[in-house]
Amino acid sequence: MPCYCMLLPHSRQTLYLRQRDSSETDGDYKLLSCALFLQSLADDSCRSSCCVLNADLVLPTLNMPYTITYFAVRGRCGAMKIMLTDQDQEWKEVEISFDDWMKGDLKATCVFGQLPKFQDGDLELVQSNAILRHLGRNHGAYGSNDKEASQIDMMNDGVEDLRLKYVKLIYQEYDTGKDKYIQELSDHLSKFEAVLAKNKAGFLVGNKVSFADYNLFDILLNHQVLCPTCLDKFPALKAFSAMMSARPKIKAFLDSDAWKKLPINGNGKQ
Ligand code: GTS
Repeated sequence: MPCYCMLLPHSRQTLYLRQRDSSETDGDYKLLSCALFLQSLADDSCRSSCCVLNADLVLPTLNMPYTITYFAVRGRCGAMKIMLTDQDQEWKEVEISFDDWMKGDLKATCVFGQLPKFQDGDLELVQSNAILRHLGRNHGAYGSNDKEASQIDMMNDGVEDLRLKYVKLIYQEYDTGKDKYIQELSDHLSKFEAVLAKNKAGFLVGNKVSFADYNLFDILLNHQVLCPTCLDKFPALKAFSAMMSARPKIKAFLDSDAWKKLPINGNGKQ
């Protein structure tokens, strides 16, 4: 029976791919796949003959161990959920009510006393941008080389700057500062417009989607709710947003109740 392995270059994760024999039940298939996978880890000759098969075969063999613990808002988890969806990943969600959070037990277990918390097997992470980077490494969405990875980091930091301004408006200045924020928004958006206009592939960096693209897309969604015309002057941003929305898995996810039921922010402002 043929067996194949795929070693992901940017992560320590090893995916195992194996053709299913028509006589195998689902259970047999998973069990034997796991056994062969463990054997292949110990066996260098198997590793050196690595080869990649149809990636769809990965799904039945892997029980993705991702868990997101967060409040019932899109907030800082919108981008990672869009990314996981587009990368064909499943995740478990633990939704925390404000009352439960205020009890303090969970807060005490979070490195910086804040959510989101993300678990990948026994690895526990907080800080939404660290989580996005981790997913970028796991799923080949961190550029094609180190130079691109650094440029993606830079662009993601630019998205974070915009998100911090947005969060400040929503939670501290919404009633008094919205008009001024919208006036100044064009200046911020023009920076992303210039970068996107230069890359014919339509992404922020290189020729494939990265975690920074998902993050930018998510914050643009929020801004299109805040100010529906905000992209009108920016053809490259508009095309980027349309291209990301049209990716089939993202389109289906944005249409789903799981996405639509969640308010964007915790105080009801948007
Ligand atoms: N830099 C952190 C990140 O990127 O994850 C910020 C996380 C953060 O601000 N978390 C807020 C929180 O836990 C919730 S939200 O702003 O993301 O909606 N607040 C509760 C608290 O006790 O601080």
